Amino acid sequence: MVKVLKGGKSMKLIFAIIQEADVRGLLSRLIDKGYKATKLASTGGFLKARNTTLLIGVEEEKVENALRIIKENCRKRTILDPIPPYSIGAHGEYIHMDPVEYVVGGATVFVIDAIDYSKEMED
Ligand code: 2BA
Repeated sequence: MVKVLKGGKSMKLIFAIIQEADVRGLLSRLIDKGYKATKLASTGGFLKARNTTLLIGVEEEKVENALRIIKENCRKRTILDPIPPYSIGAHGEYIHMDPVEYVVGGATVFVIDAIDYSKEMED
């Protein structure tokens, strides 16, 4: 397998899907500790609620510390499914449905090998 090296070190790309309430704290902690990150607006496929995906490109040996920082800054929360709490029956009548609670978070994290890493610019 080809490993892309930055200064002789292999690079990983961390995808961290996190709740919007955790973004500020986590990003400032990561940046304070010298990590670089990109914040993408995303939407969960199941609840269709907004969340945030962070891309963090990092040398392999710094992955563990990044994961620790993510863990320390992302909370578990219980949220209600945002669909309206009723449904329409076969005869047009409203059927009350109890809202469903889901436990969301901390962070869903993928770590992949970066097969290329460069910064392109004109001299
Ligand atoms: P959502 O897909 O909107 O999922 C929100 C929460 O709903 C999940 O929290 C989980 O508690 C629940 N959930 C998701 N799919 C479910 C299902 N098929 N049946 C029952 N409950 C379900 P988390 O697991 O903390 O996930 C938070 C967000 O992270 C997800 O938002 C999604 O955007 C992302 N995510 C989680 N697992 C992923 C995966 N394997 N691949 C890609 N994205 C993922």
